Amino acid sequence: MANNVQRVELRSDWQFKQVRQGNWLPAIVPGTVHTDLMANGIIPDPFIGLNERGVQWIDKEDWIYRTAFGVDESIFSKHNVWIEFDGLDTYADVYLNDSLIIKADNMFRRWKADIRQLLKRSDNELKVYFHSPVKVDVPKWDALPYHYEAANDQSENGGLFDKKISIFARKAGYHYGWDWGPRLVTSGIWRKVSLVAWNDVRITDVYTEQPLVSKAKAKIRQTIEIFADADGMAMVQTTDHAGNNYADKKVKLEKGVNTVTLEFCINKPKLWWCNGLGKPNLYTFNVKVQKDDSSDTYTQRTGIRFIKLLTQKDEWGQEFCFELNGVRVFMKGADYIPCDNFLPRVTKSVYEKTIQDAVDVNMNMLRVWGGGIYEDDYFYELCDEKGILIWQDFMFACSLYPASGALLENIRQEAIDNVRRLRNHPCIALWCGNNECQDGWYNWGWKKRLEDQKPEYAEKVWKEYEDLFYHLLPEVVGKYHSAIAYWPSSPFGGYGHGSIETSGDYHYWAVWHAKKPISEYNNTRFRFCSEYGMQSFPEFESVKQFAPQPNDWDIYSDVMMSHQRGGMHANQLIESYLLSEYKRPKDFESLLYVGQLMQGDAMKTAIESHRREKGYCWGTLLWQINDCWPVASWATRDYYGRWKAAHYLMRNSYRDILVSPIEKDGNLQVYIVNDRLTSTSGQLSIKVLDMDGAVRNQHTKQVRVPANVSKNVFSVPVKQLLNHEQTDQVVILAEFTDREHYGNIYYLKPPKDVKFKKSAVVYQMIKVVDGYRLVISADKVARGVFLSLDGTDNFFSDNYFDLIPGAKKQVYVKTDLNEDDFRKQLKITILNNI
Ligand code: BMA
Repeated sequence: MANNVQRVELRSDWQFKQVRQGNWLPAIVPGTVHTDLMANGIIPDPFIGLNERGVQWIDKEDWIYRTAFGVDESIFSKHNVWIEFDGLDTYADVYLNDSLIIKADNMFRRWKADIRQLLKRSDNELKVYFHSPVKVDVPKWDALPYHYEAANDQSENGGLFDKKISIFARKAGYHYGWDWGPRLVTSGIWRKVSLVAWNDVRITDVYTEQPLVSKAKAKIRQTIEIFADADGMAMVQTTDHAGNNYADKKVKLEKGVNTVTLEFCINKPKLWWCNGLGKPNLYTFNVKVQKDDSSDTYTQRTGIRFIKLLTQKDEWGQEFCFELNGVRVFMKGADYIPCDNFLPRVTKSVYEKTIQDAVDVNMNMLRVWGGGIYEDDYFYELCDEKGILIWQDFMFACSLYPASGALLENIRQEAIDNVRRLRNHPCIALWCGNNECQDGWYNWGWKKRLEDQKPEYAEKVWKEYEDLFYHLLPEVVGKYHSAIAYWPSSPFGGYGHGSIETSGDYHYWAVWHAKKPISEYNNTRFRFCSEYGMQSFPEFESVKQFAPQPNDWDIYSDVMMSHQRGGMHANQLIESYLLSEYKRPKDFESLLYVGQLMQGDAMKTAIESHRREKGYCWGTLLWQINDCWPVASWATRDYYGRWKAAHYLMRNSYRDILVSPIEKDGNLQVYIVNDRLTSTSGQLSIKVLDMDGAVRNQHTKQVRVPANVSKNVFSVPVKQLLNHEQTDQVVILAEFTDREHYGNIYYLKPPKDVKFKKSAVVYQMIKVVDGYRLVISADKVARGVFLSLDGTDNFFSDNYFDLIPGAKKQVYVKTDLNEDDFRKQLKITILNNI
C-alpha cells in the first residue's frame, strides 16, 4: 500500500523585492537576499576585490519573498496539510493568502504551520516578510546600560559603530564577521520549504537508542512519535533494509500525538567504527505505522556503537578522552566552520569533498564550531558513512549572550529541535555548550569589565550564562540525548575559572596570538587540544580568483587586507613567523608559497607533539579545516577547496602509526605512536643523510610497540648520531617498517639555516584516466616540492613534500590539460631555489 504522506517542495516561481522599492525580481529558494541580488545583476560578487564594502546596505533593509502555487487534488483532499520551513533567516513573518501563519525569530529552528483551512486548490499566495536584523536588534542594544561582549562582531564595517548586535539574534554569529570572515548579514529562506499532507497517521519522529551494546548483542529501543487523526488500532513495525522484521506491535492510538516504543535485539551487531579503526557499519531501520488503509514509513540509517567521554580526575588534573566501543581513541581532526557565507549555495558536492578531504588525511573527528550553524543533515550523513566523529557545539561563540525570558525559551526550542534532529547519527560524540565564552569571562577580562561598570551587571550576565550553559543546555541533552556527554564550553577545565592545561580541553594560542615561537609546541602538553593554528594565505592561483589585478598582489594591498580579517597584526605575525624560520621570499608569489610551508611545518610540529603525549593527551583538533570565503586564515584548505601545504602534510602526521623524531636536551629521540588496537613489531631505521642523499650514519633496531600507545623507542646524543657531520648540512630520515612503511623527515635547524643545495627536480609523466601520473625525483635533497598549474581546476594527490635523492615520488594529477599544455604550465617550486 502506498505511503499516505505526501511531500512537495515549494521551489519554483519565487520572487523577491526590497520592501521600500517597487520591482519584483526572480528569486531562488532556498537562497539569500545577497545571492538573489547577485543573480539579478544588482550587486557584484562580495567575495571579489573590495565588493563586500559596497553591499553593507542590504542588512538595513526589509525584504519580501513571494510565490504563488496550486496543489494537486491528492494533496488538497488530505485531512492534514502543513507547511514546513527547515530554516528561516531570521526575523520572518510568513503569510499564506494574507493570513499570518508563522512569526519566526530563530534561524536555527524549523518552523511549521497547519494550513489546511487556508489552503486553496490554486492561486495560493505565500509571502515571507524579512525584517532587517539590524533594525530589529539595534534598539535592543540602545536600551541596555551595559553591553554583551562580542569579540568578533565587525559592527564598524557594517556602519554600526560599536553596536555589536549579533548576540541578540539567534543567527549564525559569523555572518556579522569573524577574524577569518567578511561581514555579510544575510536574510532569506535558507533551507527548504515543503508542504506535507496526510490522512489519518504520520510518523513525525523516531528516536533510536542503544541501551546496551556489546560485541555479542545490541539492545535497540525506538521511541516512535505518531500523529493520529482519530483514536483507533494501528500496527507499528520496524524492518531491516530487506524487509525482515525486527519488531512489531499492535497499539491503540489516540487522536493527537502518540508515543510508541519498540524494543529488539541485534545479535553480533556490526559495530560502527570511526575512520582508522574499522568500518563505519550502518543499519537501516524502516519504521512503519499502518492504520486501516493509511500508512507511513520512516527510514533511518544509523550505526551501532557506544561512545563515552572519560573525565576522571587523576594525578595531573582531569582527563578528557573519548572511548568508542570500549576502546580509548585518540582524536585526530580539525575545527570546522560553515563552508560559505551564503549557506544555501553549499552543494552536496562541497560537503562530500570537505568530509572526504578529512578522511583522506586520516582524521577521525571534526568539531562543528559554535559561531556557525547546526549543519545540514547531509553533512552528518556523510560523517556517519565515512566514520568522522562530530564534536557538536551549540551555536554560541566568543561572546556573552542575553538569555532570559522569551529569548531563553527560544533557545530551549532551538536546542530541542537540533538535538532531536541529530541524535540518531552515530557520528555525534559530544554536545558542547559554547566556544570560548567561559574563557572570555574569566581570562579575557570580560567579567572584570562588567564588574567595574557595576557589580549587578556582571551578576546578571553571569546568571544568564549559568542558566543557559550550566542548566538549560545540559537539561535538554539529558532529556533528549542522554547517551552523549554534555561539556559546558570549549575550552573547559572546570567550574569557577578559565581553562587550564592539565584538565579538560584546551585551546592553545600562545603560538600565534601570543607570538610564542613555533618550537613552543614541543614544550607544552594538554589533555586534549581542541584548537591551535597558524595562518597562511591561499596559494597564488586562488588569490588570482578574488584579486585578479596584478597591482593588488601585495599582502598589504587594500584587496589583500580586506581578505585578511586579522588585520595588519595578522599579516605581521605571518611575516615574523616566516622570517624567524625561513629566508625572506623574493616576491609576492614566493611569499604565499613559503607562508604555506611555514603553516604546514608548524601544524606538523604541533600534531606530532600532541601525539607523542598520547596517554596524557587524547586528542588534537587544529583550527581550522575550511574557509567560508577566500581569505588569509588558519584554514588548511582554502575556500575553493584547494589543499594548502598544511593539509598535505597532515596526512602523514595523522597516519595510524607515526614515527616522530624530536631533538631534546642534546639527544635525538624517536617516538612511535601506535593508534592501532593491536601491538606492532617492525624495524626502525634512522639515517643521517647529506644534501646529496649519501648516508653518513645509520642505526637500525627491531622495536615492538604495544597497542594504542606512544612509545619512546630510540634515543642517541645528537653529536654521536652526526658523527662529525654539521647540523645544517644533514637531514634525518626516520622510518619504521612493519606490514607497511612509515617515514618522517627531520631537520636539526630551521629551514633558513639549513644549507640546501640547488636541486634539479625532474619528472616522468604517464597518461592516466582524468590526468597524469608523475614520477618525480631530485638530485639533491629538495625541500617543499610544490607543483602547480594555472587556475584552480586541478588536484595534486601530493604536494609540498621533501625529496631525498634516489627516491621516486609518485603524484597523481587530476587535470583536463593535454600533454603539451600540461608540460608548458606545470610549475615546480622548491624552497632550495627560492
Ligand atoms: C579560536 C576560534 C575562533 C577564531 C580562532 C582564531 O579561538 O574559536 O574564534 O577564529 O580562534 O583566532
